Amino acid sequence: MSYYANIAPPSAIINVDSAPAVMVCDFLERNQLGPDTNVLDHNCTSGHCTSEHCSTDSGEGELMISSVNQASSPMVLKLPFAQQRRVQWSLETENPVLGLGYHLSLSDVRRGFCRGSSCECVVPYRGPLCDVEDSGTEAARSKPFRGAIHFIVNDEPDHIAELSQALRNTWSQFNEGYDYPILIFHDGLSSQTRARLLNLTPNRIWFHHVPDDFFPSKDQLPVEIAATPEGYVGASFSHHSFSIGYRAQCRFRAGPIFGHPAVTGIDYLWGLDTDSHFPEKLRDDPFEVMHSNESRVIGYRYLAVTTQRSSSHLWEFTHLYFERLGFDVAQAYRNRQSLLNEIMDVAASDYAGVAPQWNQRVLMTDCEIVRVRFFAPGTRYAAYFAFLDDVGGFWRHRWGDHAVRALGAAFAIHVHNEQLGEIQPKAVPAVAYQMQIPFAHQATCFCMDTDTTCVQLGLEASAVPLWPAHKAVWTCQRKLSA
Ligand SMILES: Nc1nc2c(ncn2[C@@H]2O[C@H](COP(=O)(O)OP(=O)(O)OP(=O)(O)O)[C@@H](O)[C@H]2O)c(=O)[nH]1
Ligand SMILES: [Mg+2]
Repeated sequence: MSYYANIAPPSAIINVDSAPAVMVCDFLERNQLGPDTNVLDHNCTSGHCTSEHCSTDSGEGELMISSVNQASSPMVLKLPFAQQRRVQWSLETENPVLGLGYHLSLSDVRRGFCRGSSCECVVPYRGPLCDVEDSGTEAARSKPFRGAIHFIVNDEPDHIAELSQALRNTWSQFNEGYDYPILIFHDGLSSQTRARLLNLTPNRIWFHHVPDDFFPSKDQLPVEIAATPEGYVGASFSHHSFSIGYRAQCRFRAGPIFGHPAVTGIDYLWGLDTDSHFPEKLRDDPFEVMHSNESRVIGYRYLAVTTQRSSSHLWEFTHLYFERLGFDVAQAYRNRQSLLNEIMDVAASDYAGVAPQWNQRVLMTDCEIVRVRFFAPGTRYAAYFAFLDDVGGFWRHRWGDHAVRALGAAFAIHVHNEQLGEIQPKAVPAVAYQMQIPFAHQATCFCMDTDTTCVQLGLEASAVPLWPAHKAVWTCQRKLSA
């Protein structure tokens, strides 16, 4: 079967094997597919295209894909065609070919994975057998590390509107120059939604369904939520009340994401909320910034003080965990340069003999970048998460991933630095750092230059019809001179 038999707009699958050659050639030419061996397979010669829409090769927006099984040179696709191909690939994974899980398990490199009856390819692989590499532009292919941006979303119109805006904004303010892959974790996006999101921008998107244990069993829930029909999975109301989906994404981002098969092959993971955006263009590449210093394990845009609502009893349980390990918080607190020092306070000015307490400061995960191996299963951070998960606080108390990240990262960084050299003689110290990038999320906004300031734009700035009216869209503008 030809390559092209797999490719078509979602609503109309064209079997080119039975289509007249002239139609195929016309289609290829109209989409500016240029010279490639697959076009030649169809015996196309130039001049088939009679449509006025045919245009000459501009060289812009080209994307390269190659097959792991073919010795042939990579194929260069024009953007519209590549996008359609990605839509098709995304929909195909719903019905994987029989035996794909076994086939994938034989590969030396993880190209994909199956859970139950559905399979997914991992970056950079695509296709029904996860054997086609979609490795992006020259800028993407030249990186000596594997970086990816991620979002998590459900199929609620508000969140999809936010994500649509976020994808456009991420592309225009940053990714256009880099072409990093984007992972979208979801708890069930319809085919239409996935197709729509893929068609919005040239971002290379991989969709990943959240794991089977994303949602809790009913007996893990506090009685008052389990008893309300709205409180259980499918709740339509806001996360600020009872939504299980919101709690589930907090828990997922607090720990399980770092062991997800789509993430274990990634070096650096940059997480954004669907309502995160960049009010101006980024000047530096956050992945390069992390890669340039081996000590950097987590970058955050800002710390904030969280409410009791998303953190009740978190400190008590954390303290219990530290006590059990013999972790001396008071001693750790004395390192004034550390993340731990920033998120702890002592009641008295002289802290000798007084245990520092968590000051409710959290590391905001609406924009953070992590070195995956510092947080992956088997690490100190993962062990701390496992304890918190076991005591059920994500479901009972709506613990936020931002709070868990702050306490867990601060603890893991401190212990790592204390034990430097004991386990791995060549280990380098670990640090958390602030990302110096323009960024906005709801009421928070940062611009980079002192002569620019954040300005809130009107609703129409989102250019998304269902944009939630209460969410701000920001831009950076030059300050008016006095
Ligand atoms: N998969 C999934 N994602 C969700 C669900 N609820 C929220 N999210 C996503 O989780 C992230 C955080 O949700 P937000 O609504 O931005 O919550 P927040 O930033 O903590 O709070 P606000 O921004 O102040 O509303 C966003 O990317 C949402 O799209 C859910 O039920 N399922
Ligand atoms: Mg948010």
